[in-house]
Amino acid sequence: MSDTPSKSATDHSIVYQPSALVRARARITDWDATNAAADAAPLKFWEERAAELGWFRNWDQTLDDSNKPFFKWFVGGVCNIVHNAIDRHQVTYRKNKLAYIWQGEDGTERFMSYGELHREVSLFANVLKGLGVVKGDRVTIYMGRVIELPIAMLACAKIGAIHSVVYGGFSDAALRGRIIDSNSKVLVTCDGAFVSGKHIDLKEICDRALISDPPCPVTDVVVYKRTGRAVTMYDSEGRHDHWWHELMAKASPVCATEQMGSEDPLFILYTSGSTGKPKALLHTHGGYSVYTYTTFRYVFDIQDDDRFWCAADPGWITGHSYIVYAPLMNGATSVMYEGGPSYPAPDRWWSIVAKYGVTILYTAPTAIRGLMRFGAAHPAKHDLSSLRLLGSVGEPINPEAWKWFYENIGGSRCPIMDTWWQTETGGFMITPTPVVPLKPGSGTRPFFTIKAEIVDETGAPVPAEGEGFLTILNSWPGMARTIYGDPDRYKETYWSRFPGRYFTGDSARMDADGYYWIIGRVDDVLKVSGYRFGTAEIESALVSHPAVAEAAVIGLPHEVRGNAIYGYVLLRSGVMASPELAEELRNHVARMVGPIAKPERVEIVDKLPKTRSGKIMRRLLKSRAQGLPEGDISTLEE
Ligand code: 7RM
Repeated sequence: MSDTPSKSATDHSIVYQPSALVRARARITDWDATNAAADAAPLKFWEERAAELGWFRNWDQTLDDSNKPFFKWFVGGVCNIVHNAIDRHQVTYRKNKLAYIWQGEDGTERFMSYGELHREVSLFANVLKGLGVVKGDRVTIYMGRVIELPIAMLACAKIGAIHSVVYGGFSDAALRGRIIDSNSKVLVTCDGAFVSGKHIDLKEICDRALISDPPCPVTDVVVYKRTGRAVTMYDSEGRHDHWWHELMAKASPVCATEQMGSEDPLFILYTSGSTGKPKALLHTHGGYSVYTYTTFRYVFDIQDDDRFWCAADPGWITGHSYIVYAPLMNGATSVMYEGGPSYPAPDRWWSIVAKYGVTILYTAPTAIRGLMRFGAAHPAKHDLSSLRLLGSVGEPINPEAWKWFYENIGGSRCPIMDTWWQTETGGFMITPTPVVPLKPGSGTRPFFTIKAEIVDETGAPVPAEGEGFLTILNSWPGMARTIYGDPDRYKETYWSRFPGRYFTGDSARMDADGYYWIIGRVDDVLKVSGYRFGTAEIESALVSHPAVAEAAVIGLPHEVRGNAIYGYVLLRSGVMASPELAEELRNHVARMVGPIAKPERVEIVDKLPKTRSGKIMRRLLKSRAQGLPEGDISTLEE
């Protein structure tokens, strides 16, 4: 097959072969051979990868699967992810290598070497200690996209505290729920953030989240000054607000990295599922380090001369794994951009690629589709020749967006690594490496040692080309260990529907070449602009409004966002329907969950379609809204 494909990218049978240049640079040159060796001896594969990292004490047992589904990796090992991400670079040339290149939306630039990062993280680790934070304590982080966000995460990890990053687009109510659920005593935030020309009042949102009635566990708030807007600093009996820079000025730059057991918690991250309450997935120091380090190394083929830009938010699992931990463990230089992709003009991203010579750009289909709307003239204004590899994550990438990204951004020379994975998996699960032939829209095959299988409702494997539920048969080092504080729910959510298997919540198809095609969620989880929401979560926000008796939420296809949220509500008796009320309900969801969750439309209805047993038939609402056939409605109560 030639390097230049001849058919249209919308044809699923088309295959893009890696160029000779890509092959020459690749770390994994023979994917099939590496895969066969890893399959034959999976534990050996992971032991060898783990040995590339530094350990305070070696592990005794690679995998303990005696208490399924609570798997343990590198049991008996003593380590700390910060030792590998920062400390061990201090004695090499990487001490003076850039860890982060930062671009503020207002044009401010910052450059931070591994040596400087080490100093900042040590200082902030001592700040946290000074506030009484000890190993095992939870710290909530709610910040804009500034380097201090990774610094705060790393400082927690360094002293063995568990960070819980809450994405800055969530509302005060959502932040408060996560603070209470995790019982965090310290909250780290910023005065504000600049996003798409607007000022986001992060500190004010925190103040609303921390109201004392009912009681909130936070006693200390640390505020990083980013925008300089006036904020109120509280200092009362139960609550002390501190400026980041004032505490840092008094802290010592010497701080030992805590010795952690492999299975000790590193962080929790809330993600939405099929119930109204987001759950906190827990990741650990040892296995997560090995898994994210390895997947990043092989999939992005990272080298010392690369400049890697993951344009996600650090508040998403993608940012945790591939802005913070994996790039740092690999000694990479990362670019971080504070603001919105099209501010002040639609070529902002492309100017950043050109200015800093970005070699790898990892982003989401929703962002690509958003920028694609502005036309190819914008990227064409900039020299994007530094790029050698592209990446996609968050949802299936449609062939049009794939083709646009490949041609207009990658100059038809950069393979696109379409990485399928989840908050729960810690790192890439179905993904190519650069030498793997690509089919637009497919994440190709499972990563080394991962055993995926598509099954029907009974758990029986579906033959090639058939659609079914995507499950994973084995354990891998990066998997979440539990839902924080609720192991039963972990078992129930992921390991009960198909006994002995991890259920991903996705449906998929495998083609005759063994390539996987993700179709979408099958569990009432919606991906909106790459963010995960449960329909139940939005419904409970709607029902929390005094005018609403019942609500049903569905996702409908949206050109840029992938899905758009549509709500249907039944009002309480005596409440009058009006366009103003419908608008108020949209805003209510934005207040309760966050602006990113604001429904596209809320419709006030007289009745909701239900089954005889009283379950709302969302599927029917969906087909009606799209003008599609209603399908099987034999269970409908009407
Ligand atoms: C990394 C992340 C997980 C869900 C997952 C899928 C969807 C993610 C892809 C994808 C098709 C991809 N974590 N998803 N990546 N679908 N192709 N490359 O997104 O926890 O927020 O969401 O996202 O449905 O189950 S997440």
